[in-house]
Amino acid sequence: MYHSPNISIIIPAINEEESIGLVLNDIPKDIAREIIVVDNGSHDNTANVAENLGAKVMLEPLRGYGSACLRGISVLKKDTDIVVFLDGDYSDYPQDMHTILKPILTGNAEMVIGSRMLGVREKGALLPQALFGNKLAAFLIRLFWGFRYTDLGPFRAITYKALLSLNMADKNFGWTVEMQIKALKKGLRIVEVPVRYRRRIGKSKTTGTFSGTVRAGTKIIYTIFKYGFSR
Ligand SMILES: Nc1nc2c(ncn2[C@@H]2O[C@H](COP(=O)(O)OP(=O)(O)OP(=O)(O)O)[C@@H](O)[C@H]2O)c(=O)[nH]1
Ligand SMILES: [Mg+2]
Repeated sequence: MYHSPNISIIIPAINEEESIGLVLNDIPKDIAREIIVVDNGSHDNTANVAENLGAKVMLEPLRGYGSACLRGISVLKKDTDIVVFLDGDYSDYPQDMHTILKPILTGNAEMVIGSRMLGVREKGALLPQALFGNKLAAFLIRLFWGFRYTDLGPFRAITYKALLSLNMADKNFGWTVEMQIKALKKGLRIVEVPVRYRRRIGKSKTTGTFSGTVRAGTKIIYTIFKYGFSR
């Protein structure tokens, strides 16, 4: 990258009207060329709030974290250099974007995962079931591919070129782990950096609900075995 890099941020959001504004306001100014909020069929004011704060809002009617991310990717311009993924619930600290981008900007990585295990977590921000799930997933990935991830954190950055080469496909909870496994299989240079994490604002959609935890956990483990046994 000989010019200053074109950075796009993709934020999947569903019913996050209380938090999306805080997320957008805390994104370091001028860091990104565009911020894409993918509204996954919210019944609240998420889309309006995001639009008023200058984000590009896309609507993705098919529910699911992966579908929302895929929709965001589909509208990226061809000259995009780096893509950052960030949640809309204000659990992540958008200010940590500098930490997330640094290894790519300095030419030391193609993909950077923000690890909440390495960073400072507010008590109760990651629920016991999420901590357990992350540990189990990391253990299985290490068994299959020998790489030590510490987290499946949603706050991450990847070069556009690497992202396209992964052919991402998962439409819901397998998204984060799919990206991490495919990055290993492709031999991308991967770096984890510590990120802070706090309790979400608004109503929990996934790990704070029983059905969400079961669905997310099952899909993540299934995804690891699927790629693990299809080498
Ligand atoms: N769960 C879920 N989240 C979605 C979907 N589409 C977009 N999102 C957004 O994806 C982000 C991550 O989802 P979260 O519900 O925060 O998942 P989590 O952090 O595992 O669990 P909680 O914060 O406890 O709900 C949030 O910004 C959601 O608004 C979807 O279909 N399902
Ligand atoms: Mg969350």
